[in-house]
Amino acid sequence: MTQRIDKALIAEENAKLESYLKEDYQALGNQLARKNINIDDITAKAEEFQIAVPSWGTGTGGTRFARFPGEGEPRNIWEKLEDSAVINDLSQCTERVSPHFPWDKVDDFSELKQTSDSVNLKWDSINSNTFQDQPGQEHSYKYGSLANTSVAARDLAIQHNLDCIEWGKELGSKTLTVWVGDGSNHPGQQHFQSAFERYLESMKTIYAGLPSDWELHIEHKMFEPAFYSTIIQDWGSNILAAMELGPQAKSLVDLGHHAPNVNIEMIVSRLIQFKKLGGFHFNDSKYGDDDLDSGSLHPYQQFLIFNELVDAEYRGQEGFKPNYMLDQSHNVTAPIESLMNSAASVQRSYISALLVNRPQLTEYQTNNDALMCSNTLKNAFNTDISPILAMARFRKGGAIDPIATYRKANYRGIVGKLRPSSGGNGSGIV
Ligand code: LRH
Ligand code: MN
Repeated sequence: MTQRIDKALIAEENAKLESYLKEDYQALGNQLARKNINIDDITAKAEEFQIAVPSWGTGTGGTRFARFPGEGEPRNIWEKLEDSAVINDLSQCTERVSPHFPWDKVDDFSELKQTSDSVNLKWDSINSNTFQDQPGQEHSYKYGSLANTSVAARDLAIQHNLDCIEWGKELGSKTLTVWVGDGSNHPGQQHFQSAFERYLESMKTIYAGLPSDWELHIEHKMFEPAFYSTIIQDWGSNILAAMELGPQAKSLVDLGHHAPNVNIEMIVSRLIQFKKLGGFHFNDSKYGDDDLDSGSLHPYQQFLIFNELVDAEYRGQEGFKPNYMLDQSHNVTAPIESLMNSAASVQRSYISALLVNRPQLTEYQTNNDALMCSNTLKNAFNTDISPILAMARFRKGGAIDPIATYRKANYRGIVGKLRPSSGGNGSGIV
């Protein structure tokens, strides 16, 4: 029987906070009304907002040095679904889960679909994995997968991606995300053009296997596991590949896959302009692909990214429907708490960006009034919209304070007794 957070407990905890919420909501409503903004219109947008959770993020993450699993770790996709249902019960904006194969592979996908339906969860983008060899794998990915010089290794990687599409079809997914670690560690180790040509050839075969209503999302990454060159190292190689493959191929932006201080919001603007923005893996980082909680270090950058996204929505940009997903590794926090916090952080960036006075901004931009351009954005960013996010959760039956309600429910304590520890702390992100 799937463990859930009792609706009565959510109502009980909400009852303690409801009057304060309504007071704060009213005050913010008055403030926004002075700017001709109807708070309920914005709250309705917050209620529509959805961001997918990564199945692999529901367990404690680690690094190459170590992983310190917590109590009641989810040991398989069934328990990851259980934890994902709790996140959505409380946050009411994470109804989709993104699986990773073969980590989440099962024998009976229709049973998995029935289980997800039973906890009101849907399936987001399917992530293939050709960055690890499976036990007994005949052709190793040590020297790459889709760009490997070995035809046999490439064919194996291509077939895995085609299998992922078949499994995704059974789950009702509409997207395949392809991130490969292919690259080199030494100058001269790889011929850049031939490697890219091999990659494109392999991706063309995968692209040909896509159902007509699916998208193929290509994820770029500057380095790791390769430390000299990576086949899709940046948005340049990414958009070139997406353009070469065809209209169903789009670029995915994982925030942590860029060098520090790269202007990611401008990359987003370019991808939007050329109708090649497929979606995001939201997280935050200070140095490398740290996979830290979204908005935990650079909330203004995350807001500026949504400023570009809302601008595109506002301008009615053709073919604009990016997919939002978290991709984080929770090494020292409770994964469920971090995922709820991060979903709310990304939702906050979206709602704040909706408060930007765009006609005013356009006027200041036209007049090169740089200071007022910046202030127009900062005014929106600095408006505390917490009552809107809480009211959206409350109106959808979620928790006004998800973390407090989750802790009150002692969910981890309960499942900790039902899920014997998976032992083995080992290392690695999962
Ligand atoms: C690569 C990545 C990719 C996933 C993996 C778990 O760093 O961001 O999106 O496949 O993390
Ligand atoms: Mn990612």
